[in-house]
Amino acid sequence: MSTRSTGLCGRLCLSGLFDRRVCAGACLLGFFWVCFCPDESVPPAGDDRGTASAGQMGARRQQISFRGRLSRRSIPIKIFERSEGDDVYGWGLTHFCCEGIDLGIIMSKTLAAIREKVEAGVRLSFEDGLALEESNDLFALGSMANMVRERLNRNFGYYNVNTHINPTNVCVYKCDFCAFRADLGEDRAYVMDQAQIEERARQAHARGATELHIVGGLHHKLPFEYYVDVVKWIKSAAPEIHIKAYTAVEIEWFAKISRKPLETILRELMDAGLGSLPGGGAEIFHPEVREQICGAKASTERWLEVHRVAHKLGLRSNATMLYGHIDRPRHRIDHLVRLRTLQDETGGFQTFIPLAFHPDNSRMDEIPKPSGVMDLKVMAISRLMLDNFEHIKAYWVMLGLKTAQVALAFGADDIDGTVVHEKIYHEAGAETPQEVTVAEIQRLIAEAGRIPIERDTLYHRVERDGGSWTSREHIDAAALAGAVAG
Ligand code: V47
Repeated sequence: MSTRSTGLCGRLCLSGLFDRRVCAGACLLGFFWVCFCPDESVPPAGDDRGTASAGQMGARRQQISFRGRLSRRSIPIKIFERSEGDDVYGWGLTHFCCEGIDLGIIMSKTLAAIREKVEAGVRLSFEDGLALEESNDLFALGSMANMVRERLNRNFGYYNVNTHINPTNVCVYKCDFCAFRADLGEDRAYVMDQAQIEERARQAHARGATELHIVGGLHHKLPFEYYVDVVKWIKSAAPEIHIKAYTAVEIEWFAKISRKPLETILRELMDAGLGSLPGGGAEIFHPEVREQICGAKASTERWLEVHRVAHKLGLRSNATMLYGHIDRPRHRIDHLVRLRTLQDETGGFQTFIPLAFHPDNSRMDEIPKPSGVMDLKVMAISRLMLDNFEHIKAYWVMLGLKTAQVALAFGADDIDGTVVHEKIYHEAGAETPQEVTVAEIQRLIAEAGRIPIERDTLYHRVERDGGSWTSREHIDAAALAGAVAG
C-alpha cells in the first residue's frame, strides 16, 4: 500500500506543483473515501457483452467525484469507476485520475488473488474466469496472460504459410452467424470439382505453403466419398502439404449421411491423407446460446466427441470459440472450461483460436462487431483459463493485423498464416487483405518483441532453402530458446 500511495503522490506532485505532504494526504483521503464511503449505485453503463464492467453479474458501479483545494490552484480530482462486485467478486478497479491523467490503478483484491494463482501456476476456477470477465483492467489481464504465454512459449511468435480451400458453400444448416452458406439452387452456390481442387493444391505448393486448411458447407446431396476424394486429390497434386481438414461439425455430418461411426469416418479420411482437424464449428457450447444460433448442427457433446475420437486415433486438433454476438461472460467461461476438461482427458488439442464475430451479411447483422477491448480481453482470458493448451492463436484474418499484433502481448503466441482464398470471414465483412507476405508477418511479430518462427501445422520448425522447405524438430520453446541464445 505504501508504495502505491507513494506512486500516486509522486505523480500528483507533478513537476513539483504541489506540496508532497498535501498530496499524500489527498491521496489517502481519496483512497479511504473510495473504500469506505456508502454505496451509491448507478445503473450499469457498459454493454452487456462483458467488455465493460457491466452489471450483468450483479456488479454495482459507483461514480464519485472529489474536488479539493490541493494547492494555490484548485484542481478537480475525479475518482471514478469503483466497480464493486458482489460477494463473489469482491472489489473491482479503482482508478485515480487527475485532470485526465490516470494516476494509477489499484488492483482489486480479486484480481490480486488471481494473479497470485497465475504466478504460482495454479489452475483458475470458473468463478475466477467470471471475475476476469468482470474486470476492465486490460493491462492487468494482459500482463497475467503474457506471463503464461512467456512461460509456455518464451519469446517466440509463430506463423505458418497456408492456403484455404472451401470445397462447397452449399449447406443444409442455416446458422445465424454464417454469411458464407448458400442454398442448393442459389446463384452463388458452388461445388469445386477435381480439377479446381488440384489446381488450388498446385498453386499452394508453388507458393511454398506447408498447409491446406479445408472447411466448407454440409451439402445436401454430396456423398461422404466426395469429401474423401477432396483429400485424395490434394495429396496427389501436392503430396508434402499437410491437410488440416473438416471441422467436427462436418465429421459429424459425414457420420450421419454415411451411417458410419465417427472412428470409421476419421480412419478413412486419415487413410486418404488427412493430417489434423481444424477447430471450427465449436461456436459457443452453452445450450442457451448454441440452441439459438446454430441449434440444428452438431451438438456440443458431439463436437467434443469427434475431437475425443480423433485424439484417440492420434490426430491433433484445434479448438475455437465464436464470441461477440449473443454470448455472455458465463457462456464464454463455460466454453473454455469444457475445452480444458477434454484436454485434461486427451491432451490432443494444439491451439485455441478465439474467433471474433463478423456480422455483415449474416442473420445477426444488427449486432455490432466486438470491440478492440473485447478482442484483447477474450484473448487474455482464453490464455489464462486454458492452462493446458500450448498455443493461443490471434487469427489476423478476423482480428485485423493491428489487433492481432497487439494480441501477441495479451496471451497469443501465434498469428496464423499468410492465408489466401479465405471466404468465411470475407463474406461476413472482414476488411483484412486475403494474404500478407511472410516478410510482413515476420515484421509484425518482431515489432511486437517476439522472435518469428515459421512452424508447420503440427508445430515443427520449418526450414527454408530457396523454393523448398523441410519440417524439422517439434518445437520445444525452452530448447529453442537455448539454441537461439547459444
Ligand atoms: O466454424 C463463421 C466461424 C469458423 C463467421 O483450426 C465466423 O487453425 C465470425 O474454424 N464471423 C471456421 N466467425 C474457421 C475456423 C478456423 C479459422 C482459423 C484457424 C482455424 C484453425 C480454424 O468460422 C466457423 C465459425 O465458427 N465463422 N461465420 C462470422 N460471420
